[in-house]
Amino acid sequence: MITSTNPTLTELGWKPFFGQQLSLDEYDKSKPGRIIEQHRNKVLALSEHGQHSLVMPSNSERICVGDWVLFDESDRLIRVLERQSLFQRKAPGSKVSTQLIAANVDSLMIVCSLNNDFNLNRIERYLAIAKEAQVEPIIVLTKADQCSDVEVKKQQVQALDQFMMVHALNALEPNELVPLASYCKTGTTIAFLGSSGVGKSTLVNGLLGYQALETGSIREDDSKGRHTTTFRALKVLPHGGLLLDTPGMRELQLVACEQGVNDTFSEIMTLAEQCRFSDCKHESEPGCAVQQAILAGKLEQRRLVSYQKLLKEQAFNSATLSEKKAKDKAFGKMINRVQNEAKSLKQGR
Ligand SMILES: Nc1nc2c(ncn2[C@@H]2O[C@H](COP(=O)(O)OP(=O)(O)OP(=O)(O)O)[C@@H](O)[C@H]2O)c(=O)[nH]1
Ligand SMILES: [Mg+2]
Ligand SMILES: [Zn+2]
Repeated sequence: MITSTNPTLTELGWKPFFGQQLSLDEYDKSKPGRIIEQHRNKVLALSEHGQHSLVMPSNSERICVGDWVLFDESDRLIRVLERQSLFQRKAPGSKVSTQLIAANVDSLMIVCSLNNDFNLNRIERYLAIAKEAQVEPIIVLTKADQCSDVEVKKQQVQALDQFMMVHALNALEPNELVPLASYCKTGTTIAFLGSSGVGKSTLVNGLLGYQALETGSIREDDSKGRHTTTFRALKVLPHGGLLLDTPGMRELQLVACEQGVNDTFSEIMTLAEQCRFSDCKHESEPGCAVQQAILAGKLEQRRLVSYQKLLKEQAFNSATLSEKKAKDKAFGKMINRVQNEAKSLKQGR
C-alpha cells in the first residue's frame, strides 16, 4: 500500500543506531517498521510503505510499542532491533515478571494533574524509570484551570530537580500546548505516562490537532480516571514527531532500577558521600550527613523516605525476579535431564 501520507523512516524515528544493526542480507531481504500498536492478537507496524499487521512467530521475542522490527515480504516478523531505550515495570499484581511499557523513547512526559492526583512521591517513581532509561523527563501538570495554587505546586515539583522542565497547563486549551509542541521535533518519540484520567490522551489529541484518541471523564467523588485508554499507541505528527499514548497505570512498581533511583535523588547521593560510614543507612548512625541535612532544614524528610522506599522496592522486585529466573533455569535443566535419560533408556532397550 503506497499513499502520499506515509511517513519516511526518519519521520518514524529511524536513526543510524538502528541501521547499523542490519546485515547486508537483511538490507536486501527485509523491511524495517516501527511497532505502533500492540493488541492481544494483533501487532501493527508502520513502515515507509504503510501499515502492516505482523505475523508473529510462536517463539517471538518480547515486543513493545516503539520497537523497531524487521519483517519479510509476507509481513512475518524476522527480529526486533536492539533498543536505544526501554521503560519497564514489574508486571502488576502478583505475577513475577517485568512488563515492557515503551521502547526507543527520546523524551518522557510525566503527566500529573493538579487536582487530587497531585503526588510528589508518584512523580519520583516516574522520574526513576526515565533516569534508568536515560530519557529526558518533562513534567506536565494538567488541569491548571481546576487548581487554586498552581504556582505553589509547580514550585514543589521544580524543587525535585532544578534543571527539569516543568509545565502547568489546561490540556483542553490549544494555546497552552504551544510550549509542549516545541519538544515534538521530527523523528523524536515522546511517551506520555501517568495515572488514569490525568489527560494523557487529551494532550496527545491536542498536539496532533484532531481527536485521534478516545478520552473519558473522571469519577466525581475521588477524581480517579476510568481507564479510558486500553492499549498503547504511537501516533505520527504531520511533521514527523511521534507521540506514544499509554493507558493510565494503577501501580508502577520499580524493578531493576537502582541507577534510576539514585539519579532521581542525586542530592542524597552527594550528601551520603560525607557520611562517616561508607555503608551508612542514614537512620541513626553517628556522623550521618543526610540526617544532618534534614535537621538543618536543607533536605526534606519526605525525600529520604521516598528514596529509601523506592530503592528497597526495586531491590526486592529484582531479587524475586532473578530467583524466579534461576528456578526456571533449574526446572528447564531438570526437564532436559529427564528427557535425555528417557532417550538413552529407549536407545539402550
Ligand atoms: N478541565 C480540564 N480537564 C481536563 C484537562 N486535561 C484532561 N481533562 C479531562 O480529563 C478527563 C480525562 O482525560 P483523558 O485524556 O481521557 O485522560 P487519560 O490520562 O488519557 O486517562 P486514561 O486513558 O484513563 O489513562 C477528560 O474528561 C478530559 O477532558 C485539563 O487540563 N483541564
Ligand atoms: Mg487515555
Ligand atoms: Zn548517612
